[in-house]
Amino acid sequence: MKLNGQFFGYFKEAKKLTKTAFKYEIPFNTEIDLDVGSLKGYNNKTIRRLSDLKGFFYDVHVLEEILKKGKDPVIYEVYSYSPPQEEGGLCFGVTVLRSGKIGDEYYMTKGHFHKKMETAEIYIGLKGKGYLLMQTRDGDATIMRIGRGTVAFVPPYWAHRTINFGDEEFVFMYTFPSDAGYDYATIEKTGFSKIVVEKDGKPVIIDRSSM
Ligand code: PAN
Ligand code: ZN
Repeated sequence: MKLNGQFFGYFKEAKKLTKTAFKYEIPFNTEIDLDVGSLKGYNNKTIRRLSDLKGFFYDVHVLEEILKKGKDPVIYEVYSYSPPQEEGGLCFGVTVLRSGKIGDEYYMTKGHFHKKMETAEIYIGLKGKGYLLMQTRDGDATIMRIGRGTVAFVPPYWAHRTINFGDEEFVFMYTFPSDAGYDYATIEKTGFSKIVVEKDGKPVIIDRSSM
């Protein structure tokens, strides 16, 4: 990782041990370009295209039609700093969720629980606007708006998904314990009970079961 900013340090032991012992990781800082949403020095990048989101949008026909035309648009990108998955570490990064719709349903992330269910997470809105949809295994659900400067707390045991209902990229930062892991399968099986669609030019939250 390229270190930014001015610093001085005395890393006699830490430098030697960084690769093998997480507790001796070297302190660092980095930057997020708040206008673009890009994170300097990320060590992991994930791109999710429409074909990765089959089965997530309700209108299967519209999705298949787009793919049949040979198009496979990028829906979102995640730039992350991921240290080893050990207790005591923190992952952080930036998600850039593009603006668009599949039929009348806004672009969204897959959504997940954490493998270690008792894990909390913080989201901070940087650019654009969107919704943060959360749901428990028991079916409780809540949705909140995220804009620039919004700090949202995702409690342990809540699956979380973001939805971009704006006409520009929705960018947010996140941070969570690095030993949390991801569980996509559980929420993929049941689905989120709410979806966000455009009606008369406005985002409307509706029950997925009504579609
Ligand atoms: C976020 C999400 C990111 C992409 O970093 O992983 O926004 O969403 P999916 O992982 O659901 O595809 C986060 O919540 N990390 O824990
Ligand atoms: Zn998460």
